[in-house]
Amino acid sequence: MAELKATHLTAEYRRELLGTDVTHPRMSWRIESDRQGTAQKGYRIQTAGENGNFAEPLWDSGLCESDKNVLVPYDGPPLSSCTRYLYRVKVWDNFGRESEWSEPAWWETAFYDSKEWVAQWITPTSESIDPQAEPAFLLRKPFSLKGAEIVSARIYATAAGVYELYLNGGKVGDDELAPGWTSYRSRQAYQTYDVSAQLQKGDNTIGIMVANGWYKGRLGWENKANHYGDRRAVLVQLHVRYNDGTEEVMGSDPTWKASTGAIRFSEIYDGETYDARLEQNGWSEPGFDDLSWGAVERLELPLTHLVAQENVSTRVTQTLKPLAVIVTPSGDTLLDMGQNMVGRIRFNVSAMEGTVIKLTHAEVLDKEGNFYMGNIRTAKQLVTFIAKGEGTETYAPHFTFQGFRYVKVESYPDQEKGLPPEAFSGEVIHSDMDQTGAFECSDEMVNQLQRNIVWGQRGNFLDVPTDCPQRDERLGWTGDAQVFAGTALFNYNGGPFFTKWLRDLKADQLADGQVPFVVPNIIQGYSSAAWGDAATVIPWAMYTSLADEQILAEQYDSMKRWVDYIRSQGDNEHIWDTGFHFGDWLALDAKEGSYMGATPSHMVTAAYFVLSTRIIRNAAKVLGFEEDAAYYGALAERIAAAYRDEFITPNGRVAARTQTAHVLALVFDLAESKDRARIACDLNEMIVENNYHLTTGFVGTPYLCFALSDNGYHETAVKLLLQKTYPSWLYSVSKGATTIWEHWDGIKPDGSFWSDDMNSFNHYAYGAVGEWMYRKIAGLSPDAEHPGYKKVRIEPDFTGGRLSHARASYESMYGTVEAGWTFQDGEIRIEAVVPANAAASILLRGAHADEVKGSIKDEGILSIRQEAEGVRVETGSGRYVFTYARTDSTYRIYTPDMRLSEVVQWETVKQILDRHAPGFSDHLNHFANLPLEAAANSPMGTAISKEQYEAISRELSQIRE
Ligand code: RAM
Repeated sequence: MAELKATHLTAEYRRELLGTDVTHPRMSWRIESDRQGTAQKGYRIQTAGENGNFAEPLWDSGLCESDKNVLVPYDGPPLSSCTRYLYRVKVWDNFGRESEWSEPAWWETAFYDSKEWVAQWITPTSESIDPQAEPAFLLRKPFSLKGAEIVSARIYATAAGVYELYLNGGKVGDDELAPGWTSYRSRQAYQTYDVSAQLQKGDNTIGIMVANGWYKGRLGWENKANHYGDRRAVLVQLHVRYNDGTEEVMGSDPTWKASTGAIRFSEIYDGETYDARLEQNGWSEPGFDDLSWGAVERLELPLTHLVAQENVSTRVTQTLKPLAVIVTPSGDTLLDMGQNMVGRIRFNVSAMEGTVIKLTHAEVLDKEGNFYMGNIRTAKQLVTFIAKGEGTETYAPHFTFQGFRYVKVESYPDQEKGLPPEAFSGEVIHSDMDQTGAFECSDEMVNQLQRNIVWGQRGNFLDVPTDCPQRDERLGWTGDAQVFAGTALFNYNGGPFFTKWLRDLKADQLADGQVPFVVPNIIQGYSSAAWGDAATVIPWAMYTSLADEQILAEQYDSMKRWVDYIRSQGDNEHIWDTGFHFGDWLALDAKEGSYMGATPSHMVTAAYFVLSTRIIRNAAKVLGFEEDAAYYGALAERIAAAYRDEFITPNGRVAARTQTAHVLALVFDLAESKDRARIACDLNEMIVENNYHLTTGFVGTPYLCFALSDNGYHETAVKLLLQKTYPSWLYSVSKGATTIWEHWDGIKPDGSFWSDDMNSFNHYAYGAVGEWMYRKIAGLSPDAEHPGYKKVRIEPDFTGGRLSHARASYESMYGTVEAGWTFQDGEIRIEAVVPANAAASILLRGAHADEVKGSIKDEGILSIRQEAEGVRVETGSGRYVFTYARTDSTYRIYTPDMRLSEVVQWETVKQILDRHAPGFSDHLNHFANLPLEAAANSPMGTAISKEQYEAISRELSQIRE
């Protein structure tokens, strides 16, 4: 029996969406098929109530003749609040097959209307607990349930602060640091918990702990607290349904009681102090004596800005055991977790009552091998545990997280005799996104780099995309998020994560369109080029990778307001030469003592102005706003023309001789096409002169390798990737990095540090090279024309040399996509996997159509044609393998600099070229300054064969000698 199945159902990207206020949840499914070239011709969706009675569906889409299986909106009768809906799908394909119904999946709604909150925001009265007191507050409420059988129960909860919820002595759910961090002034998330199994007939007790968190705690390097309010509060609502059809609803109100307990202090940056002697045993259980507890009161906080949690939850996703216990030269005892991680340490201890155990967390050791806290600045990252002295006690902090690899342990019992590593574990905490990408190649250091990029993402995707997770900062820097988004969206499904964050961006955008430096915004700083452009770049990246058209629609107005703000600056609407900009932040060509690279800041403003305007044009096209598309399209080209007037010389050179200036001209398509080859050549020159080292900062680095690979210098890009000496990506790997550093020279070759004041060892920005590794080395790219990998581009480029294989896979909305290549014994093998209902355009670089072996006659192959660069194969879904001999034109041989004009007069060179490669020199007249290798590969020239290349090289070296 032929197999056609609809599987992997999700609603709003989630397998189990518990508690949503989306009115038309978008459903996606994958298709499994045993035939190549499978495409969906139609689908049918049914939804049912939680009884799963699909015989009488609540909604039946009927047969929809459509190829859409990604983010298909529910289109039935209005959904009710607090209700679970089951849904199932069946599909028809191009081979006339009809699948069975899929296994049902579900989503469950929360509140559609803020009036459904009967609960009140409550907080301890100031008489019972000083609102500014440091200890976490405990709030509790005993209650009884009637005798009927409980069918199901939910708690909807949030806090002004960070909270943990308890029911009858047990923790509710596995969320960490709820409710997460949103732009609390406009939007605050609440969580939904299924507590059906935790409730009992008769007496029950609900308890909630709340600490300062992002809401009230200190945030930012200016040591300010109370960014959103100066009182913590909680909001809790319980719904219980019985088998007699009745329902009970109970909410937080002034009948609750409050106290404090063991958590004496807890702050995001500074850690937690826990005095186990002050635990209030049984505080969240019935029967606890709360006579001494204080009163609570209602706090007038809004309900209207509450939203059902949009992002995936923050959770412990992995537990690491210490790699080693070390004693430093200065005598400290440290745990080495073997990985710069973000989260917390959990430990067991059996100690005398009152023993004070301290854990201080740091990222690196200094040159001498001593514990180093300098770069953590004023963040304390200190966890203090005071034992109650009763048997083995287990503890992990609740309302804080640390960025660290090394933990200094003080006063653990008998630690001078050796610390027991088995007593400690590192709990890795971040937004629990689905891991989607994998990249791997033949160079182990590059693979470590990939791991470092992924760890950088894990450490800094804790509900908000932060610049760093350790020092007194940890903020949602828009520039960092913007440059890294493309890579992030390969490694993990960032749909829910970025949807939430972009809504915060929009909420914190000023009325005149200005975008804050950080989102959620807690500092006073707005509208730097390349930072504010997060407003356009990230929605577009999501659309490209996930086919999320709705995010474009939602953010469209925000995108336009950003560009319209830029236009209104200064007196020329096409030139942005006013205001403060971070420029090519932290580039190595910066002046002594400056963080801003040498690339003129107005080149950066112009480049991003063009990019953002073009993105709006593209988004307008997708959304069907034809007039806008034409308008912003024309505007973008006028801005590009203004850029050229300012920054491209009459001879077609970029006016600033920095790598980043050249990168922007190429990648942002600012220069005229006639000038591209020369600009690319100049860029390559600069890199060659710098002995294959980069000098780029936050703006240039993400695009540097793209600029080279896409303009004939892929080999140089690969050399940069594989460069091990400072400055380079692998330099940090050679120094033992397990995450990406903020500075190329965070640790200098002599082991000293760049500086204390801004030196994070877990900063993902330079990890943005990951996108190029996926797209260019492995050759796996989404295509905005067919978003969400509906049609994937598989174009591996193995011509950079030095690698013998590379592969990448990605769990797209359609299913698994893979691209890979192996080079062995003169043969190239290209592998591609394309999910059902998707297609691929595969480039077999350097191949000749009649020589390709393998899947060439497969059922899923749609067309094969010879192109200049190789053979282009269009396929439907399926797994394909192609092999072919590595031919002359696939060679890109690297030889040390052999500048033609240095060797000998151009006329002589020309004669040699004409002799060995007729016609070649025609393209090269004004490239007399090029290394031969670059000339041979320049897009103006035709790649010459290996034999021609060698013959020319031979003759040139003879003349030189
Ligand atoms: C620092 C960090 C951050 C960057 C800003 C401009 O705070 O390096 O990553 O975006 O500066």
